[in-house]
Amino acid sequence: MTHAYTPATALVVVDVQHDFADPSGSLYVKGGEEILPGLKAEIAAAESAGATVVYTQDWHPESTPHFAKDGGLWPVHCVIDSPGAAFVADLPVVGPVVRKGSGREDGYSGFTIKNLDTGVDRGTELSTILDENGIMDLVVTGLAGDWCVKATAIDGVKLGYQVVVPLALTRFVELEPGDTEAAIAAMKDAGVTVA
Ligand code: VGL
Ligand code: ZN
Repeated sequence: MTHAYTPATALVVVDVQHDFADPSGSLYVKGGEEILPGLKAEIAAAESAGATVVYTQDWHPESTPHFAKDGGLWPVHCVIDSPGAAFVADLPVVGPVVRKGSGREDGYSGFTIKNLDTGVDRGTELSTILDENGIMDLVVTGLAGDWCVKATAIDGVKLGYQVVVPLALTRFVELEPGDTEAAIAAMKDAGVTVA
């Protein structure tokens, strides 16, 4: 079952990129490829209701404190213009794309990025895109459920949107055992509808 879309809904498709969603990707999220059929149906439902579909794309320089080799947490992934950063081939891209993480930055939300040198959060274009389209509620999908989906959904609530995360349309990194349950609990505590 797809969400009941209206023109005031935005379907936010988070980071459905080769490095996360393909089993050969450098930060493959287990089962990431399984969400594609449902996501396509969701995109079609959103489009036919006149909803907005907006995409985020993790988009990193070759060297960034986000990567373990440079002091961060993650294997090298989604390097700017690399095949790993591309959206998966069968993802229909029918709306604007918000790229994030291309400076010396960390952070996971599609709404804000933290500059690690200054500690300052900077907004992305996402909230402008939502404002321009008169959006009131968000359906946040994609990868990964315990990182960028969670952060984007919680920021969405803080910004005043009604936010739904359909579990069928995300998968979790589960860096530590229990991360999936903890992420779901954190989203629910923040007021996200996890369905
Ligand atoms: C993500 C880890 C590192 C995500 C991005 O999209 O959830 N996770 N960069
Ligand atoms: Zn990243």
